Amino acid sequence: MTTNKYVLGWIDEMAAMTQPDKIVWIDGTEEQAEALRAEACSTGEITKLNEELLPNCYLHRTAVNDVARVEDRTFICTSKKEDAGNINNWMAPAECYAKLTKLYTGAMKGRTMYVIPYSMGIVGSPFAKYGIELTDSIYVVLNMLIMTRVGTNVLEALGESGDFIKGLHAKADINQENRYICHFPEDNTIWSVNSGYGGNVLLGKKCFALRIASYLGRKENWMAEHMLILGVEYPDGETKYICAAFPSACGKTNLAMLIPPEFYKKQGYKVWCVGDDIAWLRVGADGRLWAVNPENGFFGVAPGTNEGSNPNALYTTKRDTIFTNVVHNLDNNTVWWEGLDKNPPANAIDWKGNKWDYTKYNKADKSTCGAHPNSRFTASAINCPCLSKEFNNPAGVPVSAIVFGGRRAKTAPLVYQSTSWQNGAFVGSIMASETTAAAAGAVGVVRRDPMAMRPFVGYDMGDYWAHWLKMGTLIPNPPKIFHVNWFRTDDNGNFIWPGFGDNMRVLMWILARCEGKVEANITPIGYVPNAEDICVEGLKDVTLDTIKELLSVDVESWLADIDNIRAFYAQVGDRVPQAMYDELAALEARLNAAK
Ligand code: OXD
Ligand code: MN
Repeated sequence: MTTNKYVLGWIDEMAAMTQPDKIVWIDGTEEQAEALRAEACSTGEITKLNEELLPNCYLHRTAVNDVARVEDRTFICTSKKEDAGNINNWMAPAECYAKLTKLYTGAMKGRTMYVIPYSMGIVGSPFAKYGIELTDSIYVVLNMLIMTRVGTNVLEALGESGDFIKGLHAKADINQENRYICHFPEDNTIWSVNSGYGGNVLLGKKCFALRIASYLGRKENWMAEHMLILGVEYPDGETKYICAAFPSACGKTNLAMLIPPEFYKKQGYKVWCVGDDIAWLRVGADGRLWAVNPENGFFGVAPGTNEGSNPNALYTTKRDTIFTNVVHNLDNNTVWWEGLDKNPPANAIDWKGNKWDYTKYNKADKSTCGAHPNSRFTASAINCPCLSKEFNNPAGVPVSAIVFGGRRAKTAPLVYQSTSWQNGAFVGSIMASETTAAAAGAVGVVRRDPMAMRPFVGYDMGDYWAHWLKMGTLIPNPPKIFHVNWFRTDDNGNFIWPGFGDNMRVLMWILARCEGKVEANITPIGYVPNAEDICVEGLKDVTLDTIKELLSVDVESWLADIDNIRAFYAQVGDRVPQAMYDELAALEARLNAAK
């Protein structure tokens, strides 16, 4: 399929190590994909679901010990430890290559090695980056066909160049003691072994499009971020774009596919999804920041996805979807998960492959769930009813606002605006989420997750913040930066803000600020809306007073957070830019003055 000597030489080397029985090149054709699906069905790797109800949909179960990303087994292997930083796990490249070579040697004996040429971004576009993943898993091939742009045209676009990301994945024996997800940013290489779970093995996603790409972005003056991209279309047809970063499991996919409340819908507002997880951002010739979603599909969390929370996502999964670790409804050969509806199937198999008795289901005990809490759907972007018409635009979309979000019971107000790009980068650096009563362990434990990138920066976190600050100097007309918190609770622990589609009310304020169309109050943390400027029309149980409460800035709880931030900065280490410390000191001084 190619004469590229870098590609061929590398594949020879990997094949000599892993020793597959045969090598199959993935060409991106439907015929080949169909033959692979049939083969995977015949071995039980996937199960075909009801063709009438869920056309071209399949079910897969991972090993019980292999259901999520493994941060403690994820390594950044730079030649100098300091370059990986304190927040990442580090291994010396030579040591890591040697260790993993032992695990890979002969690992594909009796198996087929699939060669997947793929592009993150539209093939041939200035944003696009190419990768080749070698894997012994048909499940990985089928997922990559949905999540990325795969095929011979990638090899054509690559030509004779050696500029591609070399990804090697072997299932080996799925032994968690020997599971490693290793990144060699200096070598454009990713090695993953002993896992079959998406985030660890679909190497285009977190491994390439965030960890390796963040490293490349720093070298090449662009940014790879853990952000959704959405467009708000106004009744006059103009569309404004927002990128938003939230820690995993804070509702990014729901926000990206938001359905406007009736009040806005009636006036002709629409919301379009460009991406739900990753944004690559570049400075455009017009001096604005432009975003593309480098992915081609959604790898979304199934539980909780339903007609109310995210009808667009649900619709997207009705065809051409791979479901992983959900409940198999044997009566009609479909799937189910907790939070889909109130009718759990009586005749069903759970995510572990055992007969599932829904009457024993107890919300508080995760072990009784039929679907794994991190069960997933892999669905094609083109099947999403609210997909933006700019999704395939090689130039991307211009970004008006960047939004950071966390899960805070008390500290952060519903929304506030930073006072500058530098202050906004600081707001991103102190992002955090608190554990809730629903999760095991202490309530209110704060996990700092800067820019929602804690597990995804491919180099030192302090350097990453410095890169953010530098980018601010390279964007003549930068987006405004905001912070939102949908998760504020009352004294009984109930969420005050309705969330979901009503989050649009907050986005509208954000966009009005970007246009300079609304005033705001300056507070010690930044600009906070006048309560009257958050539209509550058509909202039940939310009054102006509720909004006032949601917007209040609790100086004491902010001051209490300062020590935690300082401790986190100390953990990040000596590459934290001085500007971040200056911002922190200034925040503390403003809070003290407001006491
Ligand atoms: C994801 C994650 O799967 O952030 O997107 O964990
Ligand atoms: Mn994510």
